[in-house]
Amino acid sequence: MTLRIGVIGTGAIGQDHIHRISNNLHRGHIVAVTDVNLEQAQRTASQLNEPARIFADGYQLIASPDVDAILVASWGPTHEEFVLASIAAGKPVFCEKPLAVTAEGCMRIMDAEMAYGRPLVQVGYMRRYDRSYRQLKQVLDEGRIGETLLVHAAHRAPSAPGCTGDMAITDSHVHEIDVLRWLLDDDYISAQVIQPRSTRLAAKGLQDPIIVLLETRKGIRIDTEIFVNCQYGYDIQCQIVGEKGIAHLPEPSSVQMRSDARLSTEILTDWKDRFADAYDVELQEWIDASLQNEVYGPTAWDGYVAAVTADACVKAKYSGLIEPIHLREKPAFYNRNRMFA
Ligand code: NAI
Ligand code: ISE
Repeated sequence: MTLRIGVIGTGAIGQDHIHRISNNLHRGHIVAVTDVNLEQAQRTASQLNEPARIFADGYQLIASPDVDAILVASWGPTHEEFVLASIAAGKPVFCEKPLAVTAEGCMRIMDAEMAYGRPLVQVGYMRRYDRSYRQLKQVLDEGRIGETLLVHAAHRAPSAPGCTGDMAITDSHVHEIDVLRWLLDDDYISAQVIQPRSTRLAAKGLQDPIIVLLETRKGIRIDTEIFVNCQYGYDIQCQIVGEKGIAHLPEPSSVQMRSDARLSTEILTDWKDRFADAYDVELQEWIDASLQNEVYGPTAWDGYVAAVTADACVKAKYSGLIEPIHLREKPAFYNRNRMFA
């Protein structure tokens, strides 16, 4: 069986996902693409081994009887409309983060999915599929460092010219928001944002770095540095402090070199390389689950929690206060997620 996939948005990650589905993965076939930049959609389609139809817009692509499932990789503010249209058509939809740019938008998606009657939506929080995060989770789940007390995390990128306003939170920190609640099996109750001295190398007006402090229901305190113009590399760090020890997220493997009187290892510079394997696993599982009418990955509920938490972080950035995080009660519908329940 093959899943016939239509892709909305052929920009950076859209092209990356199309390439991996066509060349690295099994049982997925890109049959349709669309982008507001039609030339780019055409160019992308022309690079495929087998022809794909170009649609004038996302709605026509979703409605096509030749498309079984949708992959949304357009700009964040367009996600909600395309996910809602996919649900209305009864088709599985993989939506890149964010699920929607507001918590209300995420609720509309959950309400539509529940009204449809079975899960159709998976959100692109790929770190849950990363081997190093899975190894770290296993250590925690086996109780090898006792109960978790503290987390120190960092999300650093070499430069981010497009990162302005609150995007360090809404675009970058959302990955920590998602992966840490999965890792800790917990949810957040409050957020605070510290704004230290800012680098001169960021886009004008961008406060960079920032430190986000989160508190969880279990009382775990998390500090995350988000520094998107750090210059030296793409560097994701996570250290868990437990009652009996410390656990670190493993570093990506890299050859250790002794040369020129130096002991050195390389640091990656791009998120595409750091999480390449995770994207592969994520999309292969989405294809296989969709063929079985299932959703095993991060759900619309996870997209909603990320949105509410990010909103609180943004509010805290401006208020300078500790802002509470209030989630709506989790619908039983979202407890059926087998893999991440
Ligand atoms: P991009 O700007 O390179 O590509 C987005 C594409 O969407 C553009 O080609 C644009 O023309 C197209 N587009 C915008 N509105 C559209 C519409 N109404 N219909 C069809 N196409 C439309 O952006 P990028 O970096 O590829 O990001 C896309 C999404 O993926 C964002 O939501 C971003 O947050 C997410 N993302 C997720 C990553 C992850 O690690 N999971 C990594 C990078 C991006
Ligand atoms: C980008 O949008 C992503 O989602 C990447 O995974 C993240 O690491 C980067 O900071 C974002 O800009």
